[in-house]
Amino acid sequence: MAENKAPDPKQRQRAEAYAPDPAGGPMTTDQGVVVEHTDDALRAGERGPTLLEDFHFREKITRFDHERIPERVVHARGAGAYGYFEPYASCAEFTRAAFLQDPAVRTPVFVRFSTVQGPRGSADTVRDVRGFATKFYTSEGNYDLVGNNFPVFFIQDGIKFPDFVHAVKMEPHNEIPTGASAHDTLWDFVSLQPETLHTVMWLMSDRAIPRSYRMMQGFGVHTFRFVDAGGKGTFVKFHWKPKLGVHSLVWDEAQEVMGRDPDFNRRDLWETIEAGQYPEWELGVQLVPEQDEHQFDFDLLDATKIIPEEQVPVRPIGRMVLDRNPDNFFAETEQVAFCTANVVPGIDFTNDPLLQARNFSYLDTQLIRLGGPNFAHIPVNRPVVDVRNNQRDGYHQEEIHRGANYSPNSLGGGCPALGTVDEGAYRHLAERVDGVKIRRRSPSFEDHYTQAAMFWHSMADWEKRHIVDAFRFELGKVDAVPVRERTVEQLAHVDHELATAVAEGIGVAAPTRTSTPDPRPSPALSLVNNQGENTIATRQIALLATDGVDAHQASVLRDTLRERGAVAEVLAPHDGTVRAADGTALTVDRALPTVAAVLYDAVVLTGGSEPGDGADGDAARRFVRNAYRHGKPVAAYGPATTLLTRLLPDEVRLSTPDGEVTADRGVVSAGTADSPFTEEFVKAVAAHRFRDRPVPRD
Ligand code: HDE
Repeated sequence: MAENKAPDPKQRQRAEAYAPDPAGGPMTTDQGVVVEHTDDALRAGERGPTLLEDFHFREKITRFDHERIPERVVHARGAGAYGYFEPYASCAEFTRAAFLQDPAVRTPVFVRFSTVQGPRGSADTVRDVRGFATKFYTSEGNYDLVGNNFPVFFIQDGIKFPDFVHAVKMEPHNEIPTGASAHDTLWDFVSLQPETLHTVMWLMSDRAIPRSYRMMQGFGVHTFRFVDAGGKGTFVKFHWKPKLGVHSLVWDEAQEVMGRDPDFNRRDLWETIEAGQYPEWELGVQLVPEQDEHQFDFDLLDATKIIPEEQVPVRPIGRMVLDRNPDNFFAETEQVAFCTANVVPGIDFTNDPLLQARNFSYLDTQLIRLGGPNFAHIPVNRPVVDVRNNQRDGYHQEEIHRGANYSPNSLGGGCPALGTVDEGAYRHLAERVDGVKIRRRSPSFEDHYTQAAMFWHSMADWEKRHIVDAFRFELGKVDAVPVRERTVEQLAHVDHELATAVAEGIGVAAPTRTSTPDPRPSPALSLVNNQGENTIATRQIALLATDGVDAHQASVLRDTLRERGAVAEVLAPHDGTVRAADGTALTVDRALPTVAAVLYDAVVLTGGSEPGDGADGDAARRFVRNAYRHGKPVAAYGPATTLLTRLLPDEVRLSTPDGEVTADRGVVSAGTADSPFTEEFVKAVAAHRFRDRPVPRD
């Protein structure tokens, strides 16, 4: 798994950035004066007032007072990592972008994942879109692909962005709800703005609660352009596909995780990178020749639409691996500044009105968030190529410019000189544009229902059930009944069955029957068809043990799972060790009261004394029942199969305490933990979830 960790150009540059060595000498003030005492302020007498002349005290407090900067107005909560991108082959046929030419050239990247609605301190597992923003430090300057984990967006024109964000954010009077869309203002907006519907379908699906940042797709959303060396353009949509497949939590679980571990996704990213199990994505492109622009029944410039993969296949062009955690969250992850307008030669824009607005917004917001125009000097934002121009001064200027600061000049020898296209200069695609000034959307943007219906009809039955449940949850929290009613009427334009099921759950009248689009599924949209590699790598497996456990079997199982890349942990009612049947001790990794089933992907009952009626027993039983209810692999061997039989519904087929291995919808049991049991269990873990199980008893 571990890859070559020789420093790339970005890492070399970071290493050179000023980073004080705490061990290099004594503590000093910001002015370099050595500090003798930092625990008591200077005062007039032991019980007297603090003195204004205590410059160390005042500096320390002042610096503390100013530690925070404004959080991002959206996407405030995030986590990031460094890595690299390498193309599989030259893409010269479509684009001259240098980083897409040579498979031998690795381009350093920094990626930041985020939620959208919640503030910086909000929980990770909320129902929300996830940001997926990548900065490529290329040999031609920085290229930012600022995407999301949904391929579509809520609105068609950027001028609606403040309205949409005001509606989805916490309500202005009481700043509730944090990190949630289940409130009146969002649904009021949705019910009045049908262009939101396609993306709302994604938001109500399990895509909005990813199991891990490592297990979600990323999309550039807009149609962009590749431009080749001859100046020919090709429309392009960008896709990131995770090697581990696309996997989600279930809503009940996601809600519990918010309390148990609000850093769930952030921790997962950090820990897997620290463990050397580097997340990986494949970059794919959908390419459309310029002359085919009008071949679709939607507009390529409309960001509420996808190009179905069945219509234009996704062509893999390279892979990205994240292999380094940042050293300092604030300096790097918080201060990173992405912008859709950061493009390199060979990549260009289209007239998508959402993209055009974004090209303005990102730099504008960073001027306030990062306190001035020099944020490109911050190490994480610095290109790895030289920067030379006549831009000067401003807050936090880090360069000491010398010489002429205007162009043309003779006094500075005419420097910096301009570059040619052959030298890598950016030249915009010479697209012909003419039209009358008008505030109107093209009629080709009018259909808001066909693709929302396509998404719905592409879902497996369990995905549909989850979508209905999500609508019922969200609208069930909306106080204004007319908003509930209007939303149901909107859904009736997508699918009558969906709208009726939602209406029943939220106590409003069944919707009127209107014509709905023909079902035209795109199988690529279902999670069922995005499972990824068949592996248990990085899966979190709980081995529940109590005194009396067969230590040998339990430790062989634990070690086998670890050898295959899983994180297998022994959980017991208390920390320390459990006493094994043979008198040895089995080390406990975590005490049950500090964890819960929602933090694991699978559970094995390894035996030992039966959990009693007290809190310990309750915790163990709840652990198993929850794992089962959430569709996770559940297993037991030997005497523990008896307990499992009591906890699970009668319809589940189970082995006896000395029987052959039995596997039924992800429930694996056997007389011993030998190889047949382990192999069946590994298969179940690799399959992630089992959605069609008999209802558990309580
Ligand atoms: Fe953003 N968006 N956005 N957005 N967006 C920001 O920029 C904006 C949109 C996305 O990890 C802001 O530096 C407008 C679509 C990500 O730092 C801001 C519109 C997509 C991130 C902004 C959109 C995104 C942002 C806030 C409608 C997916 C986090 C802080 C025209 C393709 C980047 C900042 C990070 C952040 C504006 C719509 C993705 C305010 C005006 C569509 C991943 O500039």
